[in-house]
Parts: sequence; C-alpha cells; structure tokens
Amino acid sequence: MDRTLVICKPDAVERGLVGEIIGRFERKGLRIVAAELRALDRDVLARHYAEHVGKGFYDDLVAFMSRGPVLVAVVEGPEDTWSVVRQMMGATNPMNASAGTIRGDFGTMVTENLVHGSDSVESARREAAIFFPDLQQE
Ligand code: IDP
Ligand code: MG
Repeated sequence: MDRTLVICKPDAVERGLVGEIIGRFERKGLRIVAAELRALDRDVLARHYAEHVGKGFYDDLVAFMSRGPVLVAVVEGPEDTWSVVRQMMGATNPMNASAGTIRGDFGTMVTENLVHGSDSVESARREAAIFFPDLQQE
C-alpha cells in the first residue's frame, strides 16, 4: 500500500468542492485514512512548501493558503498512489489541465488551483509527517 498527502485548498472549501474532490478519490478506489479541516499558518506552510520559499510566487501562495480553512487528508491505495492522485489533479495551471481532472474541470487560476498532492513517495512521507505526526505507519 502507498499513502499520499492531499490538501483541498481554501478555494475548494469556499466553493463547496471538498466533497466533489474527496469523492473522486474515493470513487477511484482510494481510501481516506486521515482528514481534518484546519487553518494553516506561515510556519507550517514554510515547512510544507520548503522547496518554494523565496520564489516569486511564494508570498501569494502563503496569503492564499492561509486565507481560510483547508481540508488536509492522507489518502491510501496501491503502489504509487501519489502518482494516481497527481494525474487526477491535473496540471498545476488549471488552464493547461485536461478536462476530467480536478483542476481542468473546476479551476482557471494558477494560484487558486483547488488541490495539493505530494509529488513523490518521499514528499508524501515528509508531508504526511508534518500534518499527521501521530498517524501510524501503514
Ligand atoms: P503543484 O501544486 O502542481 O505540485 P508546485 O510547482 O509545487 O505545483 O507549486 C505549488 C503551488 O504554488 C501550486 O499548486 C500553485 O498553487 C502555486 N504556484 C506554482 N507556480 C505558480 C506560479 O507561477 N504563479 C502563482 N502560483 C504558483
Ligand atoms: Mg508541488
């Protein structure tokens, strides 16, 4: 089994799309093993988005990600579940994301792109430990 971190971003919560997004993963056959609605502050975002600290879009990203609650979840499935989730999310810029993906179906803005998914097995482990440090290893 493999686990990955998913965040339904503030725009998804504001627009009432959390059920739609999580429902897609469930209907695919993935399982939710942890989930909580949370407010993310600068410090936790700096840990989560460590690779992006200092980039041109970073301040906008933090402002967006902290403007309202997010749904943080750990999703479990077969090998390379992180990759399946990324395919279902679509390209980072929703204007380039294929129809049938979450970003392709619901988004138009690169910052407000609805959903986060870990980009590797290592990222998934690192990110899940930030948000759910007490979650038992699979
Ligand atoms: P990802 O979420 O598809 O993995 P990353 O490159 O890791 O994309 O970027 C993290 C997040 O930062 C994106 O989901 C998006 O919200 C935001 N972002 C990335 N690139 C840009 C940009 O060029 N302008 C504005 N926001 C961006
Ligand atoms: Mg990323």
